Order: sequence, then structure tokens, then C-alpha cells
Amino acid sequence: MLEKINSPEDVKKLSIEEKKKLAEEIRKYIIEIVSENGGHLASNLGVVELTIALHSVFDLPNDKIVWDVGHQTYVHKIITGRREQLKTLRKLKGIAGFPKTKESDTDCFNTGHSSTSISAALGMARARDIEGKNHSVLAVIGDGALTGGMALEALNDAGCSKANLTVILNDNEMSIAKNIGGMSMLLSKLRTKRTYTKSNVSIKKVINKIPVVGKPVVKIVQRIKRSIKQLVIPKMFFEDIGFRYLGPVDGHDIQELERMLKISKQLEGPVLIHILTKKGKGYKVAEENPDRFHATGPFDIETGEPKQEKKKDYSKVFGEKLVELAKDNNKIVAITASMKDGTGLTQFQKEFPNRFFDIGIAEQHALGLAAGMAKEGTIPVVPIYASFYQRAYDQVIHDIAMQNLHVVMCVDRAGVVGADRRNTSRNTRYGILQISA
Ligand SMILES: Cc1ncc(C[n+]2csc(CCOP(=O)(O)OP(=O)(O)O)c2C)c(N)n1
Repeated sequence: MLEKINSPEDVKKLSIEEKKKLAEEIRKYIIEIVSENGGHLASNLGVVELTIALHSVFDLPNDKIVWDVGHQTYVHKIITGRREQLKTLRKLKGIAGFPKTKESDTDCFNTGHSSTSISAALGMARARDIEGKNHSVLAVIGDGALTGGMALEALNDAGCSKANLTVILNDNEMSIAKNIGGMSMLLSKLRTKRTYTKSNVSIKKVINKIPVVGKPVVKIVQRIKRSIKQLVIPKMFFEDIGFRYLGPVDGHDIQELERMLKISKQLEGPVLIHILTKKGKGYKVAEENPDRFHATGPFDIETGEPKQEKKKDYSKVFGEKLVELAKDNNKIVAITASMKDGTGLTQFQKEFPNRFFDIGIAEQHALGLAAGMAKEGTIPVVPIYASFYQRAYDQVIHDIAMQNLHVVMCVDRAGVVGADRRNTSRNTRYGILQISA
């Protein structure tokens, strides 16, 4: 079936049963390519049904879909005529691992750094309205990327915008490692919404039995009702900031996804569809180790074992040394912006859980937090990949350097990234020279 798919039109013609079969074939195809070339595996396996549903309901390039981070667009690339090209992933002059406007007019916006999609989509929606057009605009964002400040800033703006915009929140409970933070706590409450709806019914009964005597009491009772409702139906967070909340939806049920997407098309104003997916879906080893298969080198499909032994790299040496130093100095703390493994802090977390802080994909906050901790006498060590340090220029200068605070900033993966091209890699080197200057 996969060989017959050369454009989204070919997907639209399929029955639901055929789409399910296509989903299986796409998974197999992606696993084969990534096991040979390396790439982002688990996130792509998680969005197969979502991507099929999106291309069934919307018409690209007229409609616009902005993919947050963009590492999960292999399925989209396969469906939009780039199936064969995907075999050149992570090869010289090969296909990009992220959306590229130059590669296809169905990639409407370049991404790579996290948490940009809602801002860009809102911008496109506002431009559409000014131009008097009426196509759909969507942002697809993971629960990890939703921890980034830029995404929250955009939600804040979009919520009161009245713009027709759909945000699809792809909740797999994972960033690269397990997702953390208050937003993640909110989402886990939403996941158990059915239980909440039930308890809401019984609480309603109780509230309705409260005797009402005179106007002031009515007001108080109404206020209590509202706050209890807020407690038991947490979806109100999104609704209170101006979004219509739909979900949670099983993100592997194509029919249900299509139904929700069609509903969202009819609604006025900003809509958020909360979908639940499994990272690594359909490939057992990736389902069991989604963090290891977030991005991987070539591996053996049977066992999931890497084809090449991983050499000791900068991050490993750094992580070991930091643990050694922290044993002698209890003022040392470590902060990561959702990149514990990549930056070599896994062992540090195990040895010093109280001195380790994973603060979400929030580099600006990481440096602001470090500044505060340094001001009060601890020694924060903050390893962040060079490209992502760009997010925190202002905090490096305004919060740390200008107050002469003792924060240890560790920058790795500077230079030009060959295999995994994204739009930011070209200026990474330049950026980092600026920081050290
Ligand atoms: C500013 C920034 N910091 C860090 C990263 C590295 N990074 C890439 S994907 C990812 C996790 C994304 O999690 P989520 O949005 O939930 O998507 P999932 O892979 O789980 O589908 C991180 C931290 C990044 N791309 N951008």
C-alpha cells in the first residue's frame, strides 16, 4: 500500500481499514530507515495515525500545519511525496530531518528549536484574517515543548485572539525523558478526565443539597461551586484562557482523530485538541525505552542494540567529572533544560537527587534560576547544547554576567551539525563565539 502513496490525495481516498494498514506499513518503513541511517524514531512512531488523520481532513499547502521541534515529520514527509527521499536521511545532501520550506510547499514553517509552533501558527492565522482568506492553521506541539516559555506566551496571546487556530497537543507524557513540571501535572489530571467527570456528578449532587438562604449566601455558594468545578474539571484551565478544549482523544484511533479534527474545523476561535499517544508505538523496544529511541544511531531491529559502540564523548567525561567535584563540594547543583541524558547528567541525578533540577525545555528559566541560586551561595552548573543556549542570551548577560554571578555554563555540540540538519545549525558556531566573547 505504501508504494501507492505519492501525495495526500492518495491517503484521502483510503478507507479507515486501509489507513490502519498504511499506518503499519509506514511504521515498518521508518524503523527500517532509522535502523540503517539513525534518526528520530520514537516521536515519529507516535504520530503515524495523527499524521494520516491530518492529511485526510486538511488540504496542504493551502491549509497550514506547523510542527513543533519538527523531529516528528518523517510520516508527513512520506505522505507528501518524499517517501524515497527519506532513505537519504542523515546522509550527505540527503533529506532534512526537520521541516524545510525549501524542500516542499507542504512544510509551511521551518522548526528545530522547541516551543515555536503556536506563535508561528497564530501569526499565520492573523495574516490570513488580514488577507481575507479562510484556510485552516494548525500547530502540533508535544507536552514536552509545551513546557517552553515561548509556547506559554503564545497560548496566552492566542487565547484572547478569537483567531481560528487549532493547537494539537500531542501528549505522550515524555519530553526526551519523562516530562515534568506543573503543566505535566495538569495534563495527567486531564488524562483521567473520565474519573473526574464521574466525581463531578456526585459533587454536583452534594452542592445542590446545600441550603440557600438569601442573596449573599447564593453568591457564596456559586463561588464555591465554581471553585469545586475548577478542581474537578481541570480542562477549564485551557477554557479559562480562551481555548475550546476537545479531548482527551486516543491519538492512535484514526477515525476518532478525524472526527475531532472535523469538529475543530467548524468551531470559531482557538481550539485545543488534547491527544494521547505512545512514544515508540508499534516497536516494542522503543515503547519500552522511548528516551533511548528519541534520537538514535543505526541499530539492530531485532534487539534494538546499537550497531556501533558509543564512544566516550564530551558529555560523559563532563558528567563523571561533575559527580567527582560534587562529592567534595556540596554547594554544586546541576540544572538541565530537559536534556539530562544528552548533557551527561544522568549519574549526577542518581547521586544527588536534591541538587539536580530538570526544569523543562526552558533555557531562559534555567539561566534565571541559576542566577538566583548563585546569588544565594550555591554553585549552579548548567550544561546546554550550543544551539539551545541561543535562547538564553539575555539571561546570560542581564542576569548572570552583569551581576558577576558564579554560574558555570557548559556548552557542548558547538559547530556545524552535519547529519541532523536543522535550520539553526549554520549559525550555532557564530552564536557560541558571541557567548564566550
Ligand atoms: C530550545 C530547545 N531545547 C531543547 C531541544 C531538544 N529537544 C528536542 S525534542 C525534545 C523533547 C520534545 O518533547 P515533546 O515536545 O513532548 O515531543 P515528543 O518527542 O515527546 O513527541 C527536546 C528537549 C530543542 N529542540 N529545542
